[in-house]
Parts: sequence; structure tokens; C-alpha cells
Amino acid sequence: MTTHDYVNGVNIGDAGESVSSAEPVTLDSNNEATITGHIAGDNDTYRFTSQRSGTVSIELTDLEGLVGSSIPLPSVYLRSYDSNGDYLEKELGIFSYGPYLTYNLNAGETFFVKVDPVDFASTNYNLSIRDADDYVNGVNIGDAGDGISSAELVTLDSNGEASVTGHTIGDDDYYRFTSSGDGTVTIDLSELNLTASGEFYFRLYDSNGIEVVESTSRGESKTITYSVNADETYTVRVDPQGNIASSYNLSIAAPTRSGGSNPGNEIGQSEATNIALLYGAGLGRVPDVGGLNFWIDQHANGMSLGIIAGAFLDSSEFTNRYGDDDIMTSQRFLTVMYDIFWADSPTRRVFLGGKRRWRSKGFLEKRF
Ligand SMILES: [Ca+2]
Ligand SMILES: [Ca+2]
Ligand SMILES: [Ca+2]
Ligand SMILES: [Ca+2]
Repeated sequence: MTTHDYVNGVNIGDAGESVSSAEPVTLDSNNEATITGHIAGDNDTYRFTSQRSGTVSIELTDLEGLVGSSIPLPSVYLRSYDSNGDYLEKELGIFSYGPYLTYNLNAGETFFVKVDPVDFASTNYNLSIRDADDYVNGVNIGDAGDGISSAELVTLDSNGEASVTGHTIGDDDYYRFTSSGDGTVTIDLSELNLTASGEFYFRLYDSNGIEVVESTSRGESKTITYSVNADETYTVRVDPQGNIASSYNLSIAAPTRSGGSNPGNEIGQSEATNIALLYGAGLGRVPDVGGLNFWIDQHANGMSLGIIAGAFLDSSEFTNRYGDDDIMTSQRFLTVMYDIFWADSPTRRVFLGGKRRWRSKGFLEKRF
């Protein structure tokens, strides 16, 4: 058993008793540091300097005689102090879990932590300063919501994948994602740092908020697989039992649309644009959303653009405005088409280069 204190692996002898004699600790670029120490009735006090803004979790673990013991001896207080050395708060380590505190830091800010045994207790300990924020695809989102309704949105990339680096201090973290395809989603929870008795639940909820998978296995990693449907939203819950603090990695690999069962019922952006242009050509106006989606669905289900163009020309909207295209002369039809395109500049711009080819009303159907 060592009786020395180690800051990031360096033996510093014995950390000071109070704020005024605190051992200095420079946090790394992630605002993290690891200390292994020993107390024998004395206090160990450390001074931390933040490298950036964010929330840190200060965790005291591996207290001897606490883990697995029903008798809370020795008991140890973890105390924090602000940059002026003014006392902030304390947490007592008992039973299975060591104490932890959180602190919101500004870049360059200093704070102090004291390991303070009750009644001259002796124990080894680990003291970890960890970045306590959650990151979705590398973006700091603070803390993911603690319920389904406040779940953090996770955007999947074109491969259906996303990664989360998170942290819990006994609270739950919920994340929701929408699968773009039908198939099996695989969700990994890993890199948990647990005490011997720490346990995580890991749950998946469907779009109705019904729990569909529960993983209760112990260990440093867990995997959920589930058959998901395209365009449905699912929620993942990182659910530590008790007040354990831990960081974790969460990765999501969902099926993509190309792996879906009915790609034939999807049309591309250029096809949708063609239908929108048909509105301009056939009706002389910008499409309404409902009508555009109706014709996009018709086209996705096999109706050709030529037939759709004909439907526009036969519509009461066209007939009421310009007359029946089936009985109008070709000269009249061309005049109508020119009126439409000259009146509607975005459409006209698209068709201007080809206007000399307007020789018969059959052109409109051939054009598409
Ligand atoms: Ca010490
Ligand atoms: Ca000491
Ligand atoms: Ca969190
Ligand atoms: Ca949370």
C-alpha cells in the first residue's frame, strides 16, 4: 500500500492540508486529471486550473472499506472551494459509492477540492476530474435530457451512424434518433467506468414511448439491437442505477434508406423539381404543397410526367383560365404557353432556351 499522493502519475509526496497549501493540478485540454492518494487522518487538498469553459465532475472513488461494505467506515468528505478559497459544498462518501461534486467552470478559473476523512480515518482513494458535458457528433450539448420528452436529438449521417460521448452523475441521459431505413439498428454503450457494484441499465423506446429493449448486463459495455422501421423515431436511455457517476461512449448504427424495402417508391430531387416546373408550365403558378406532394406520390407510384402534364392541361384550373386545350388552336396554345412563361420568371428562365421549339401543344408532354 502506497502512502504517497500521485497527480497524473507523478509522486508529489503528501498533498497539503488546506486551501493555502493545496497541491496545484493543471487540468488537460479536456479539463481532466487523475489523482491517486492516501489519507491517514490528515486532509489532502488540490488546486485545479481550468483550461476551458464547461462542467466538470469531481469523483472520489475506490475508498477502502466502503466498496461492498454495509458499514460506512471509513467515511470521507469531498469538499469544494471557489477561486477565492471560499467553501462551496461537501458530499459524504458512504456505502458503495464514493462522493462526487460538479462544478461549472470558466476558462482559466481556479477551484479547490479537499479530501477530508471523518474521525481520522485512513484509506487510499482515487480522485478524478472529468469533463461532465455530453457531446453529440462532437458538439457539446451540455447535459442530455432526463426524460423522453426532453431527449437530445441525434442526427444520423448518410451511413445511418452517430456517436455520443457522454457523462452521467446519477442522472439519466436520453437521446432520440430517426431511422431512415428499415432494418436492424445496433447501439453500443461502452467505456463505462464503474465501481465494482455500479450498474447501468440501457433501454430503447419506440416511437410511442414504449420500452422495447432493456439491457441489464454488468460490465464496461453493452449492446442493443432492434428491428426498426424507416422514418420512425426511437429513444435511447442511459440509465445508471443509484448515484453512480461515469463517462460513456454511445454509438448508433441504423439502417439507411438504400437498404430499405421500397426504394422504388422514392423519387429524386430532380424529379420533384420537374413536377414543380410542370405547375409553372401547365398552370402558370407556384405549386401548393399539398398538390405538389400529391403529384409526387402519383409519379412515385408510376404515373409518367407526360400524363401528369396532360392532367394539368385538362384541369379545371387551366380550362377556366385559358380554355380547353383539346379544342384550342395550336396558335392559341402557344400564346397561352408564352403568357405563362413570360409571366412567371423562374419558369421562363428554365424554358427560355428551348422556346423556339414550341411548335405544337404536344411539346409540353414531350418536354417531360
Ligand atoms: Ca495524502
Ligand atoms: Ca495531506
Ligand atoms: Ca449527461
Ligand atoms: Ca442528463
